[in-house]
Parts: sequence; structure tokens; C-alpha cells
Amino acid sequence: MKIEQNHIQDANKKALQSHQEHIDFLSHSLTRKGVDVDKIIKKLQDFQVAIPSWALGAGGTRFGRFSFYGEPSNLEQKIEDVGLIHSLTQTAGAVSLHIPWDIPQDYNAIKELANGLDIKFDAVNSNTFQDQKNAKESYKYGSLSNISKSVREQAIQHNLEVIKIGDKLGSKSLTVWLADGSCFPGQNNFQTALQNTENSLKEIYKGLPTDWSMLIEYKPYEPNFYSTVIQDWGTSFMLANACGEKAFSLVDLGHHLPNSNIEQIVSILMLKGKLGGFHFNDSKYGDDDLTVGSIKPYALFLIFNELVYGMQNNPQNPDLAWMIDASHNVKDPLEDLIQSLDAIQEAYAKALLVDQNALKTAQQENDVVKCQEILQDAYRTDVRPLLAKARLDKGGALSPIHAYRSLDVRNQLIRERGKDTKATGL
Ligand code: RM4
Ligand code: MN
Ligand code: MN
Repeated sequence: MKIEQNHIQDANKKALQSHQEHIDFLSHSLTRKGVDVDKIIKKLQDFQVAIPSWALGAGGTRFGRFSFYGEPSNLEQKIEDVGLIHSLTQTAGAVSLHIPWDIPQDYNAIKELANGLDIKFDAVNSNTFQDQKNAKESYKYGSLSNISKSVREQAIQHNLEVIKIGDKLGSKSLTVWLADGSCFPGQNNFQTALQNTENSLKEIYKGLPTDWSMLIEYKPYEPNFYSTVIQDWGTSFMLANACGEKAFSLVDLGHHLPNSNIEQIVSILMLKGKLGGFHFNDSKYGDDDLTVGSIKPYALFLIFNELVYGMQNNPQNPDLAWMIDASHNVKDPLEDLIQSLDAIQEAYAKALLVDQNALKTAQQENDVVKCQEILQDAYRTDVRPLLAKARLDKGGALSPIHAYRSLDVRNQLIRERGKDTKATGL
């Protein structure tokens, strides 16, 4: 299924008049404050977030899985789904593949399909947290950190294979997330596990094409519940440094213990030129749980404030690979992704409104109250008309969720694909 331009325009018609009133009012008041509105809209239009290939079906938990039906059953259909989201939001111009869940059969056909939908191939993700069919070795006790050389070797080879697949598609980075760790005290020697991981990562690093980067993700717990080898940003940073200048840390919002100051982590990594990628989600308790911005939108704004500061002041840091990393059980996955994209753009727009010069002056004067006022003035601005204008001018929907529903997308997908399809992923 593909959404035609004129259908989006029809869906926009009803709300055009009120949108115009809102954007006129907002532009006027922002311009009066000295904000370059067109520049912000352009930045919003340029900000593209990758959709992970494993988030297009129902997520499920270990207790059960409830499909929304009409799920994509192959990579082509997954890319079509990203195309649907992109045509409405104009923000999802990339897809991130997880191997082996989504190995292309016909590379040219896949590339052509993505190209026609204006979708790029972002980072490719390796998977050494599950055993694959017919694999010689098992990852039950770890992969790159495993005590057995032949298990480590198999995991290294898999990552090199993933690089080859990504290279054929035009990806430029490999994301490594390891489930390695231990469930009980004494199970692992911490030092040996870290040393093995470092050596394995160095082997993978050697296989990176010159214009590629390696993104090393960290996470404190799950699936191991006593220790995780790459548990925090410090460990990931240490490993990235050990590998070389093409290796970076990747921050996933759901991979922190409660109350961690993620904005500070982001800021310091960018100062050191080592923040390479970012995974968006939100959570109350655990990992990958909830729609971006559904629980802690102010925290997301503070994180974006540091990202914007870093993008403007840290030329030593590369462009980031942005990706949504969440999968759910109770929402239509496409609607959920649309909501996430909206929350990301909203936090970004608000962060772009922070008066950086005034903030610097207030900081220099130790005017703590003023500092807070400046941040919250930006945060409290209703930026939704800016987002709508950014989308509208690119041919997207004024309200992607309303358009998705009025165009009856899910039912069309169910008619095309049936009720029994199941997307690969977690
Ligand atoms: C992990 C991590 C990775 C993602 C997998 C599916 O928790 O966030 O980025 O690839 O989940
Ligand atoms: Mn992640
Ligand atoms: Mn995760």
C-alpha cells in the first residue's frame, strides 16, 4: 500500500484554516522575540529518524503477544510501512535493519523500493543475543565476551557479515548491542569478560569500511540480572576509545537506571566527540517500553537541549544516527511510531527555541532562577504549529494520526495482508 499525495491533501483540507491562524500567531510572537522561524522549520524538515525494522509488528512480552493484524511479513512490506509513516510525517526517511531478522533477498529490488519511498538505510544492527538456526555455537553464556574462543569467533564473523550486508545497501554504521553478562555472582570473571569483549570489538572494527562507524550500545541489565559487560556509558566510551576514532558510544534512552541524568551523559560524550548514535523511547520501569515522550517529556526536552548545544558547539562530534527503539503490545505499531516521531520533533523544536546566549549570560551571573526561566520558556511554548508547517510544506499531513485514521490505513493493510501475518523481531 502507498498513500497518494492527493489523499494527504484531502485529509489536510479541513484543518488548513485553523492551522494558518495558529502558525501566523506563533510566527509573529517568535519573530518578535528574535527567533528565525524559517530556520527552525528547515531544521525540523532536515531531522530524519530511522525506524527499526523490528518495530513494525506487535512487540509482545514473554507473557504474550497481541497482533494488530496486517503486520508486514517480509522486508519489502516493512519498508512499505516505513514509507507510509514517512509520507504522513516526512520525518521517517530511514530504516535500520536488524540482522538476521531482516536479511534482504534481492538487494537491488530492496534498494529501489526504499529509494522510491525516499528512505535511506541507516545503521545495521547485529544480533548475538539469540541463537540462530543451525548455528554451531550458542550464545547462552555470552557472545563477544564468551569464555570460549570459538563462540567469540562466531560472534565476530556474524558482525563482519552484517557489515557486508549493510555495505551493499548503503548503510554507514554498525550498531553493536550485547546481552552479555551474568545472572549470578561468581558466574563470570568481570575482567576477563571485558577484556574478551574489547578484543572481539577490535576484530570487528578492523572489518569496517573506511567511511563507516561502529556504535557501541550500553545497558545496565536485562537479559542478565546480576551484571552486564557493557553496563554504562563509561564502559562503552572506554571500549570506543580502545577501538579507535571510528568507534562511538550509542545512547538508548531506555538503557539507564532510574533517575540517571541522561542529558549530562549526552553532553559529556559530545564534548569528547564520542556520541555516535541515539535510540529514542520512554520508560517507566524497563527497557524499550513506551512511546517516546509519553512519560517524561521534560526530560526529553532537556536531553534535546544538550543535543542541540552539542550540534552547534561540538564540531569534534560526528552527525548522529537517530533511531526509534521501542516496540509495544497494545497500540497499532504504526500509530505508535507516528506518536514517537511527533514527540521527538516537538522536543527538538523546543530545544531549538532555547535562547542559548541569554542562558550563557544567566549562567555566568549565577542567576539560577533566570536559567530555569529560559529553559522553561522554551519548553512551555506550544510548537505544534511549527511541526505541522514543516510537514505540510514537504507534502506531509497536518495531523499524521488523524490522516492515518481517516485514510483507514490499518484496515487496508489487513485487507492486503490478512490477519495472520507476523513481523520478525522480538
Ligand atoms: C536492545 C537494544 C538494541 C535493540 C534490541 C532489539 O535492548 O536496545 O538497540 O537492537 O534491544
Ligand atoms: Mn537500542
Ligand atoms: Mn533497548
